[in-house]
Amino acid sequence: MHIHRSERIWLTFGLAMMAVFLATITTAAVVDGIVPPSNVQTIDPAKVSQTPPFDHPGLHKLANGSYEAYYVAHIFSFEPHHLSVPLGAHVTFYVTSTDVEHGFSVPETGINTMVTPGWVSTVSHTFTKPGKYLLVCNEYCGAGHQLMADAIEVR
Ligand SMILES: [Cu+2]
Repeated sequence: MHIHRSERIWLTFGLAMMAVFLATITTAAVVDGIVPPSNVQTIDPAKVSQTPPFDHPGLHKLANGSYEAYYVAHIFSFEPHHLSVPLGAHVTFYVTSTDVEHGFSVPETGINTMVTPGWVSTVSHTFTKPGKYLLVCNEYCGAGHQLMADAIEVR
């Protein structure tokens, strides 16, 4: 079988790129210890409003002084509305959805996660600057997606 010279060059290039990508992924997994998420929390999306602590969404103070914030995302809003956070608080957000895929993003903080029905997404942040932070859904979730925003006030 005759393979044209140009085709041989491109095949070699393609195989070399696959080898480079595989080596990169293997190096990242072994050297940096990157592994798939484990201990992922699941929840029945139909029973979120009856499942503690999501039956009382909001900010909860822990004994060690840090905070946990439980959020429920649904078309087209977040619960709780207008979260108030003390300045300097380290907050771990636990977010789930009752209907479709949503986003949970607070620009300029690094808080950004997908929110999938049936799963609990977790993200942490220490609020060191006072002000009113915008919370938005950044995954298109339907006709009212552009309305899906809220505020987190730090003071
Ligand atoms: Cu949304």
